[in-house]
Amino acid sequence: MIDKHSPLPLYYQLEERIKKSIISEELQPGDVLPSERELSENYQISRMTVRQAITNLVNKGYLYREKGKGTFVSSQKFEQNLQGLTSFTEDMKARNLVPGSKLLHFEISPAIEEIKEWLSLEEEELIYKIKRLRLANDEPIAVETSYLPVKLIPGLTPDILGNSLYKYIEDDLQLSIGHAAQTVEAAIVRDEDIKHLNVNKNVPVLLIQRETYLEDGTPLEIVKSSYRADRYKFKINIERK
Ligand code: 16G
Repeated sequence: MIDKHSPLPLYYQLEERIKKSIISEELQPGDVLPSERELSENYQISRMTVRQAITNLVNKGYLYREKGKGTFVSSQKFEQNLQGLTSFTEDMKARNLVPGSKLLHFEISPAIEEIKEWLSLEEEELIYKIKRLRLANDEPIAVETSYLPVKLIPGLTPDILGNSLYKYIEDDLQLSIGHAAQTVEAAIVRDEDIKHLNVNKNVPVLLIQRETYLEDGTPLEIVKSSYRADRYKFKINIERK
């Protein structure tokens, strides 16, 4: 299986072999790779050669390492179309993934100046500050911090936030969500999000900010989210006019 007489380097042959197993789905996302020792014994090659092959596959995104646990096969990135004002729940369901939500923080308080201005709040008006970990098939995808005026959604409770916020706003409150402005930028994961997102320190994240309005123009929410950059990508369809 690994040909020591081939002009192709041994690490490259092993790399291609592992890659083939991933593409043919013999190795599935989340599967643990045999240890360096096992691979080196199975293929009769040095551990240094094995390490080189694995490092290359990690760098190419086929594998990822978890400290103290081993090396695993990566999932494909979730792709989100940037057309359409959809909720996290809708995005996941559209992909046949099970959406999940873990409430990390729920607070009713006066807003800081920036949020107050953006949500066009009156002096002393209260907002919800909500932090949720969003999951797809139980895998952490994003940490989302939302600010919403209490007067628009007076009865919001932590229980409701276990499910879709947009569904509650539209179906239960009969409010019409109209449009949003969204920005995407690169950033380094914040220390406080590392354990929630289950990533290493200093990895990149996609920072997304969405400012959403009701159909009548009333500001509904401002949401700042950190998406795992190794799991998420955005797609935009563009047309030449
Ligand atoms: C998405 C939105 C967020 C919205 C949430 C509602 C982005 C960047 N953000 O995550 O603004 O609050 O969906 O989700 O897409 P839910 O209805 O599933 O609770």
